[in-house]
This record gives sequence, C-alpha cells and structure tokens, in this order.
Amino acid sequence: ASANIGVVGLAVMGSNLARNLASREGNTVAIFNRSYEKTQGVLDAHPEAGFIPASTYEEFAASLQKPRTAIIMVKAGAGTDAVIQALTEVFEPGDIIVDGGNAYFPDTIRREKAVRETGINFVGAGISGGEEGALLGPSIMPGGSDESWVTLGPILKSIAAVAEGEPCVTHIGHDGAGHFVKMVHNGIEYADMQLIAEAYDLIRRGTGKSPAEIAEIFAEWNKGELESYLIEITAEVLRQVDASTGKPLVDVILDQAGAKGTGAWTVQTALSLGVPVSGIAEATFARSLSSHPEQRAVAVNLPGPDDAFAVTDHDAFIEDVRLALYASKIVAYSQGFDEIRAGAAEYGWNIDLGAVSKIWRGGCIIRAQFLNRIADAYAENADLPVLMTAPYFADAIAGSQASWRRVVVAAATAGIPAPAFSSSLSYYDGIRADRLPAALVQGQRDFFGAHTYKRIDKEGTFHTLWSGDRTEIEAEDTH
Ligand code: NBP
Repeated sequence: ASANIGVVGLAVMGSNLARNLASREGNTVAIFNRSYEKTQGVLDAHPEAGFIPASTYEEFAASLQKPRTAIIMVKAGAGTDAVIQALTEVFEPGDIIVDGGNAYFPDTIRREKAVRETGINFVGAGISGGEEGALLGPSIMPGGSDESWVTLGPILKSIAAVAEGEPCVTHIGHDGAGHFVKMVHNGIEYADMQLIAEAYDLIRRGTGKSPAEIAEIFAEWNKGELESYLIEITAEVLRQVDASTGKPLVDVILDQAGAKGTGAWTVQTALSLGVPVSGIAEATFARSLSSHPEQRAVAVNLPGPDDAFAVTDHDAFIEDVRLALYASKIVAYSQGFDEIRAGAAEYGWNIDLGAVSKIWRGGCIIRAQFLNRIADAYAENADLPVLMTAPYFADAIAGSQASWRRVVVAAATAGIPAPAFSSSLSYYDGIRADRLPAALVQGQRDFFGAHTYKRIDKEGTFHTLWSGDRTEIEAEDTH
C-alpha cells in the first residue's frame, strides 16, 4: 500500500482530478477505471504523475494506505451506485468513499446512510469548475461526517482553487449538504447566465451594436462590480468569428439551450421547500422555452408591439442595462442563499453561508468579486433572513432600481423577452411590499374550499359562511 488517495473513473473529470492530486506535494495517487484501456491511456499520457494503476477493485484497495480514501468520478446515477457497492466490498470500517460526481442530494443522503452501516465513511462532494477546474483547482463542496473531514480536509485543500490566499473548500455539513450546495450553485449559475443573455439581447436589439462591439461592453463591465468569470467568457464568446461563414459565432449557433438537470433540481427542491427562487426558475424555463422549435415555429407569427424598438441615447441605455443586470444578479444570489438556508433548516445541516460564498470565489463557474460582499454580509449577521437587505446590497439596489425599472418597461414595450430581469424585479417589489394581495387569495380559498384565514386585528382562525348568511365564525385551522 503506497497511495494516500485513489480515483475511480478516469473520463475527463476523473483523469484531470487525478493529475491535479498527483501534482501536489505528498500525494501518491492510485487510479482505477471500469474498462482498463482508460487507465492505460492515462498512464501512458502522464508518466510524470507516478500513478499506481489497478485493474481490479481488490488491487485498488490493496494499493491504498489506511484509512483508504477514494474519490469516485463516474457518471452520476447507476454508475455511482455500482462503484460504491464494489468499493464497500473491498474497503474496511474507517475508510472513506468520496463521490465527486454531480449527484442529486437525496441520493447522497440515501447512500451516506447505507454506507455508514458498514462502518465506512461516505462523503458526497460537489465539485465545480469543469475540466479545467478539476485539473488546476476546482471549488469543492464536501458533505459527510466530521471524522472523514479530518483525513479528507487536507487532501481537498491541497487541490482546490485558491482565492485571496484561501482554499476554495470547506466542510459544508453532514451527508447531502455538499451536493445540495453544489446544486444551488448551479441554479445560481443558470440565473447569472440568463441575465447576461438578456442584457446582450436588449443591447443588441436596442442599439443595433454588433456582437463584437457588445463584447467590448462586457469586457468593460468586467472591470467593475460585475467582474466575474461568466462576464469574462461572455466577451470571449461574442468576439468569436465563425471560420466557415465569417459571421459572429453567436449568430450561427442554434438558439436552443440545453440543460443537464441541475437547474431543474434546484427549482424542484425550492418548490418543495417553499422558497421562491423565481430568477433561477425563469432561467431554467427560458432554456425549456428555447428548446421547443415545434412550438416556436407555430408561434413565430403571433403579433408583437406595433412600434419598432428605438433607443435614442445608447450610452444611457447600456448603463441602465448594466445596473438592471447588477440588481437582478443580487436577487438571484439572495434567492439562492435563501434556498440553502431553508435546506439547512429542513435537513438539519449547520451551514455557514459566509463560508459558502467564500469557496465560490475561485475555481467554480460563478466565481466573482461580488462574493466577497456576500461573505461580508454574513460576517456582519450570520442569520440574515434576506441577503439583499444587507446594507451593501440594499444600497446597490437603491442606486440601480430606476434603471432596472426602465429596462423592464423598455423590454415589455419593445416585445423583447426579459423573464429573469422582470421576475427579479417582481420578487424585489413583492418581498419589500408592506401588504400583498395574498389577502385576497386567502379570501378566495376560504370562499371555495373553507380553507380559513387569519385576521390582522385578532388571534385565531376564521371562516366566513359564504354560502350561508356570510357571517364570520371561528374555525379550526385547516392551513
Ligand atoms: P462521465 O459522466 O462521462 O462518466 C464516464 C465514467 O463513468 C467512465 O470512467 C466510465 O467507465 C464510468 N462508469 C460508468 Br458510465 N458506469 C460505470 C459503472 N457501472 N461502473 C464503473 N464505472 C462506470 O464522466 P465525466 O464527464 O468525467 O464526469 C464525471 C462526473 O463528474 C459526473 O458525475 C459528472 O456529472 C461530473 N461532472 C462535473 C463537472 C463539473 O464541472 N463539476 C463537469 C463534468 C462532469 P468506462 O470508461 O468503463 O465506461
């Protein structure tokens, strides 16, 4: 036994993660893949890594020092279950199995419970940053027991991205907490991407600027408070010219956005937790809407507004869009952190929200300067019920809201879809409302279903005898 860490699954993510591990001082890495050709391929391509190959699970287990620690990077779902089953047969109590794939957190909760019964530790760890992150330093969100963190923590710290001197990894919480937080990370990523896409569309259709010109606008925005990896790559994509047609690449890419399901998981989970992640939901639905060509083909002739979209002051409009993007982004993060807060309460995880924002500053897709402000907000008040009410964000929105409203009005008037911009604004106006028409909804529910209501002026639960003499009676709470 000479390896201190092993990797199972040597497709793009696993092989890059194994190389990252091998490149760090003190690590010797055992590798295993179901089909041996991949193992041989990785060995041949990277002799410098000093990998210890195994062709069976038994050999793999024998090559690992105790407590054995192995990171699984295989296709999420049945593949992960198969590898866990095989490892539990060759590992011993005290060993650690880490699932670094994109598992759905209820699966991680289930697997942790089952593996724990064998005395082996199971850690579901969300890993973000794609193939480059896996190789050079991802953001890592591990769940699992405190005991496994003792062994695993130093290893994960050695391979994680570093942001302002701090490794982008922290023990998120027990069992499925890491995969839960990774899921919400991806949901926020959906919202961030959709908001940027809406900003691009509004500027293009409002000013007639070319993608290359808009790339320069994004590059400029990337120097300010919107500085982020996604803004940076947006400029790169918009600058790209298609080799075969000479057109901007963005104009020859089919406008149907794909999805691998993590956005949908975020929204489904939010619905069951009762958390309004409307920006993330609209971003997810915008991808769905784009991906129904048969519906778009029949709807394309539906009427839009009569007047063409004409922006007179281009610079002022672009600045309005920048501020609308900033305010909407604050809402998206506020909603995402609300979901983590609610998930932690539901599943009994003790999640440090400030620490989560810090480990997203490097390695992952939503990395951004902005996350420092979120960390500050939670440092000031760890129990902040609504992130965007922190003074820094409240001030930022106060300075953006006039622009934000103008952009949403302009989009609606011009017939340009801006679902994430407008739903974020509605959320903002909803949550800050002194009184909501939910009172009327309660009245309707009481009318047709005797669902009862509470009153603002006295304790108790009430029902109006709608089909009788319409007097009010005290009632059982049937909420
Ligand atoms: P894939 O998701 O394409 O999975 C391929 C690997 O799974 C191969 O090593 C394959 O072995 C193995 N595998 C399968 Br499929 N079924 C198996 C089974 N029953 N037993 C053992 N091994 C099995 O690889 P990937 O794209 O490198 O992604 C790995 C994980 O990382 C996934 O969960 C994915 O969702 C996640 N991921 C994350 C990011 C990110 O940014 N964080 C990006 C991409 C992927 P074989 O070679 O024998 O077929």
